[in-house]
Amino acid sequence: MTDNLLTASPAFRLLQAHHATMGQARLRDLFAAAPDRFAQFSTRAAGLLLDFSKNRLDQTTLDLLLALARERHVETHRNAMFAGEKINRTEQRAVLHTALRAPRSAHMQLDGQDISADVHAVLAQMQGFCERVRSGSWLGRDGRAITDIVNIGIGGSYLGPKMVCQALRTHAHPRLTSHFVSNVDGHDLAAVLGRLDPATTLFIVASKTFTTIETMMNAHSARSWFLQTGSEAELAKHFVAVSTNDAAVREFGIDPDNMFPFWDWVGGRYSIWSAIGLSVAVAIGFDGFTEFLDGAHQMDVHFQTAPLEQNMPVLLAMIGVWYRNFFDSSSVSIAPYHQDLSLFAGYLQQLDMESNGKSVTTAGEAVSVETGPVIWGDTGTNGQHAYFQLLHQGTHLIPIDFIAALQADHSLPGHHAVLLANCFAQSEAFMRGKTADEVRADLQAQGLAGDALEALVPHKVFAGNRPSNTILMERLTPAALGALIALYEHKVFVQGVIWDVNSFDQWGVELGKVLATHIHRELVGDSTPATHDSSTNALIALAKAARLP
Ligand code: G6Q
Repeated sequence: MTDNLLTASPAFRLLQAHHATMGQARLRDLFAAAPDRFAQFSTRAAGLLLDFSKNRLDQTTLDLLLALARERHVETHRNAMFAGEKINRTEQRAVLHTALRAPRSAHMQLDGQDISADVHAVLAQMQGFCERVRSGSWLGRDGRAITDIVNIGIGGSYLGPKMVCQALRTHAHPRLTSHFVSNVDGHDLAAVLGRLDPATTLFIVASKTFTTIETMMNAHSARSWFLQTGSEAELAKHFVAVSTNDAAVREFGIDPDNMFPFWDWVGGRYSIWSAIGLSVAVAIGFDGFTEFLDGAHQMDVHFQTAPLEQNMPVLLAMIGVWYRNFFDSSSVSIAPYHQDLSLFAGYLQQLDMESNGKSVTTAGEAVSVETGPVIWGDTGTNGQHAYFQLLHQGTHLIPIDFIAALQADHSLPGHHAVLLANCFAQSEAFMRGKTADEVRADLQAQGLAGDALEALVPHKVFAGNRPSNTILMERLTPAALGALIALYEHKVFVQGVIWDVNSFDQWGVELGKVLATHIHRELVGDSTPATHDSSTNALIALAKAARLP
């Protein structure tokens, strides 16, 4: 199916016609008219509740959106992904990150082979490693236990491990501190190394390809730093690798016994479930990592089996399509009211924008509708004191996903009730807004009257009708986090199917991997070739004059 058929599809056209009326409807009226709106427009799965009642939709909207999903054969595409078909056609690869979190008995297939055995063999290897590091029986070069783990990786080999370690920090081993180095900017590695004792530090070099310049440069610099005080023979106690590139790992000098493999059917931004999650497993323990995988698996089962009407990833995706393609809303703000999810918006940014930031269809034709939105956000309540002003009274329509846990993992009295009160108050305020009459009544109660009152009114009016989802969990456990990430993975998948883009390639990232090569040669070489535009030539000349080491 090509994208051109999307705008021509019956459900898409019906949605356009429906938008002409529904686009004018006011959420506060919809709530007033249907006291059971929450019950009608909320669903539960894998320990999560999705309240989507504060969206600009009614039952007709939902029926049409799900009709569109059926017309685009979402269920067939979903089944093809889980069956190991090579749906990433530009790289001729299957997309089987779901196999990484399936039980051994699932017997997930690729090219007629059961891959579950390989997956569980690596999990067993990870378990052995975790137990040795956590128990203190994995010893550094002078016989002391490891105290610091440094994950060296970038993109998908960094954002997931760092976000999940941060999210589950209350579960972390008390002796072990996790560090993450990604940027080729030496300030990143230097700042981390400056705090470490090489004799009690373990580096995890995490790179699917083991060729990524940033990771390789950081890994070589870390190796040199270690060798300032240690010997080559001691490297095996301090460096392990996670990669699909066996040969490159050996060449780097890492003991093959200390290499944790994964496979080309795991995309970088979908790799947290693979051995790329090793730093997570070490931090929270292998049992916690297993719970994390299982939470995601519960969401996989739900996605595969729930009717579309209750299918949480499908609903989240189709609501997103509604705003993107019919309201022309170009971004989605993520607002976790949980400080431990402070890196979650950044993680979703890669997941969503690298997957669906595409402008050609799977057939290579230009898309005829807008595709993936800009994803951004920060934790509540912090965002309220920064950019929420624009969300409330700016000119953009930006749907928001509120995410919160009912229970806290700290014992400070009072905080959690204030946090949740803010979360719920914001979504209510975005939905209701505040009319001029309501503002007047407030101002009169404060003793204002006449021109002074009227001059203030337009500034204090909130248009409202600003949509949001609320995702609630009981508490931020490994299982709940696993389910939450899988929810968004499948949301992105469904939207990719609707827009008919390949959500699993990333040619824009590949471009970045080669772009700097030429200029780097010019920067560190003798010549100053004037082969670029005048701006680039001048910038290169200035950097050469700075005599880079
Ligand atoms: C993710 C991307 C990208 C990738 C990094 C790191 O889907 O492909 O972010 O993860 O470029 O790649 P390596 O793991 O190969 O070093």
